[in-house]
Amino acid sequence: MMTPMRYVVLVLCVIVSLHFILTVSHEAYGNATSISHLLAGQKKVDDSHYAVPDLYHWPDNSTYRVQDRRANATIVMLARNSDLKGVVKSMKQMEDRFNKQFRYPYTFLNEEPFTDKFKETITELTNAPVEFGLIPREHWYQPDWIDEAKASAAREDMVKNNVIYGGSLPYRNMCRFNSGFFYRHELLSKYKYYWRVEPDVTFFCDLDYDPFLFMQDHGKVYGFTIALPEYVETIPTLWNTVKDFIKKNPDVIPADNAMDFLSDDKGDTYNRCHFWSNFEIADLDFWRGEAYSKFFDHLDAAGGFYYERWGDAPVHSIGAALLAPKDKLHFFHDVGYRHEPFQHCPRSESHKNGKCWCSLDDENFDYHWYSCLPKFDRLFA
Ligand SMILES: Nc1nc2c(ncn2[C@@H]2O[C@H](COP(=O)(O)OP(=O)(O)OP(=O)(O)O)[C@@H](O)[C@H]2O)c(=O)[nH]1
Ligand SMILES: *[C@@H]1O[C@H](CO)[C@@H](O)[C@H](O)[C@H]1NC(C)=O
Ligand SMILES: *[C@@H]1O[C@H](CO)[C@@H](O)[C@H](O)[C@H]1NC(C)=O
Ligand SMILES: *[C@@H]1O[C@H](CO)[C@@H](O)[C@H](O)[C@H]1NC(C)=O
Ligand SMILES: [Mg+2]
Repeated sequence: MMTPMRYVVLVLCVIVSLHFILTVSHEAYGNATSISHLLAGQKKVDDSHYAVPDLYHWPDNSTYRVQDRRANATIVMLARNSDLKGVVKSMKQMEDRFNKQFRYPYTFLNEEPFTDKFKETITELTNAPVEFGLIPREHWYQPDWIDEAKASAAREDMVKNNVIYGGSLPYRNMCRFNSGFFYRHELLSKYKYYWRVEPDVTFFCDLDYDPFLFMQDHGKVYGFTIALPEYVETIPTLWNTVKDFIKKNPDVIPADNAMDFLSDDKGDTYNRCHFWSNFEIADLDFWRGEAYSKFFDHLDAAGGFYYERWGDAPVHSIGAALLAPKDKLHFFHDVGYRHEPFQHCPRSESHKNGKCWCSLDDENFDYHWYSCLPKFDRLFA
C-alpha cells in the first residue's frame, strides 16, 4: 500500500522528468526557464524601451487631459452624518469616473461635527486630500430678525398644500446656506472652482478631461447638466424681489446676460427655469463678487428663504443668468448624471468617448417636455 508521502514523491519525479525532457527537446522552453534567464530578468529593468507612448494613454491629446496643469479647485459636499451611505455611493463613483486620475481635494461641510466613523469611511475611499469643515452657526440657522410666527405659519400652509419639504426648517437652512454662505466657508476660501456633489447621485460616464481647467480656460462661471422649472408654490414673491433688485442695481446687470433663459417676456415674469443645483461646477469668486453678494443680500433681506421656501437652485440660477454674460454659462453635455428623478445622458460621440452606461433611448431629460434645456439652447441660436 502506498502512503500519501509516496504519492507526493512520485508526482515530483514526474514533474522533474517532464521538465528535463522539455528542456532538451524544446530549446525555447529551456531558454525561458533556465536559472540564468530568470536571474537576468530580475537584474536590470531598462524600461525606457518598453514605456507605453503617451499617445496610448491619451489618444486625443487635448489640453485638458491629466498633465502637470491643475486648477485651483475642490469637490464639495454638504452632508449630515446620517447621509453617509449616499455620500459613499456618490463619492465612489466620483473617484472611479473622474477623480482617481485627477486627485482634486474634497471638502465636506456640516452644521454638526462629522463623526469619526464618517471621516474614516470617507477618507478610505480616496488618495486625494479630504477636509471636514464645521459650518459657523451664523451661516446656517434662521436669523433673529426673521419673524418666527410668520415663518411657521408659512410652513404649516405649505404642509397643508403638500409642498415638497414645505414644512422643513432644516431644508430652508440648507437652501439659504447653499445660496449665500457655502462659498464663504474658510475651507473653501483657498479655492476658485468647485464641483458640488450630493449624496445618492449617479455618474454614468468616464470623464478624462479636467472640467475645472475647461472652466478656467474659457472663462466660464457656471456649469450645469439639467435645467427645469421650479415649483411655483415655493417662490411666490421671488421674481418681484428680483425685479426690485434689477431696478435698484442696473449697473451690475450685463446687457448680454441670459435673461431669455429665465423669462419669456423680457423679464416681466419668471418662467421658473433654473439649473438643477445638486450638480454644479462653478466659480466661487463669481458668488463672492460684488454683483452676486448684493443680489444675495437683497434676497435674504426679503426673508423669502423662511417666509416661502426659496431654493438655492433658482437663486443660483437667477444670479448666474442675470449677473453674468450668457457665454459664461456652460452645459456639461458630456457628463452623464442622475439625481432622482431625472438624468442627463450624453449623446453620440460623447456617449462613446465617455463609455457611458446610461441609455439614450429612455429617461434622457434634455428634451423632455418639462426640460428647460431648449430655452438655454435658444440663447445661442
Ligand atoms: N449638514 C446638513 N446637510 C444637509 C441638510 N439637509 C440637506 N443637506 C444636504 O444638502 C444637500 C441637499 O439636500 P437634499 O436632501 O439632497 O435635497 P434635495 O436634493 O432637494 O432633495 P432629495 O435629494 O430629493 O432629498 C445634500 O447634499 C444634503 O446632504 C442638513 O440639515 N444638514
Ligand atoms: C536560446 O538561447 C540561445 C542562447 O542564448 C539562443 O542562441 C537561441 O536562439 C535561443 N532559442 C530560442 C528558441 O529562443
Ligand atoms: C497631438 O500631439 C502630437 C505631438 O505633440 C501632434 O503632432 C498632434 O498634432 C497632436 N494632435 C492633436 C489632435 O492635437
Ligand atoms: C485659488 O483661488 C483663490 C480664490 O480666487 C485665491 O485666493 C488663491 O490665492 C488661489 N490659489 C492659488 C494657488 O492660485
Ligand atoms: Mg439631493
